[in-house]
Amino acid sequence: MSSLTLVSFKACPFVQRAAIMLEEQGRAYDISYIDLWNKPDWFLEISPSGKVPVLKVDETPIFESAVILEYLDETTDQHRLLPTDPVERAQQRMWITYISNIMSKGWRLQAAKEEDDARALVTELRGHFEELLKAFPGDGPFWGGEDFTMIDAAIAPILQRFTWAETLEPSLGLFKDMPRMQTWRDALLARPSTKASVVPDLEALSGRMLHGLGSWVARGFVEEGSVA
Ligand SMILES: N[C@@H](CCC(=O)N[C@@H](CS)C(=O)NCC(=O)O)C(=O)O
Repeated sequence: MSSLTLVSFKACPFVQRAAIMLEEQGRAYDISYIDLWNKPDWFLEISPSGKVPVLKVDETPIFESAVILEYLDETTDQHRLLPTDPVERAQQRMWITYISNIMSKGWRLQAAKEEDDARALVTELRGHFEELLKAFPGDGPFWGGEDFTMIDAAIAPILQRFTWAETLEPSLGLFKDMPRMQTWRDALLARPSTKASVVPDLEALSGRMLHGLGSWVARGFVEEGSVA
């Protein structure tokens, strides 16, 4: 059996996708955290884009989160998440790509320094949620009904960050009047693999990081236990 090491940055939602998949599969893996503001040479040698995640399979690096998800699915001795039908496989892949674009826009929302920019991104993101809901099969709570799919693993991290963003700025209204999105989000956040895929203090760590970057959403971030 190959050894797996997930090269990670604690707050990265793309890394978290891979961690969720590993947790779902109950596979043993190591995590190696790097500082994205001071990338070590060994990391730049295995990550041409300079981005995490990288999954080291023994000494072979695999980068791009969607590719890592598929690699993990193809090498599991358990239930595979991607369907066998080529059209259904393509559909899952295309929505995972769509969600990756939501994640990039979601980062811009979290990091936006101006309220107008943040609110405009909320409007765009809600439009993307509507597209997802049009394609959402069945009654949920997961994309596969009671079955957790690769799409669920792919979207959980950004829905978690949107939830934290709304805790910081409740007026954002990302999920307002979208009960299906709320049910999906709640089921994903309650999933043991989602909980196990992050360090326990990640919400505070993310809030601190965003606040430090001058984020409008996190402008009121206060450390728990500190006096405002
Ligand atoms: N398309 C990539 C995106 C990964 C990504 O954007 N990672 C961010 C952190 S969340 C990163 O490593 N940024 C460092 C940089 O761009 O220098 C994937 O899906 O793996």
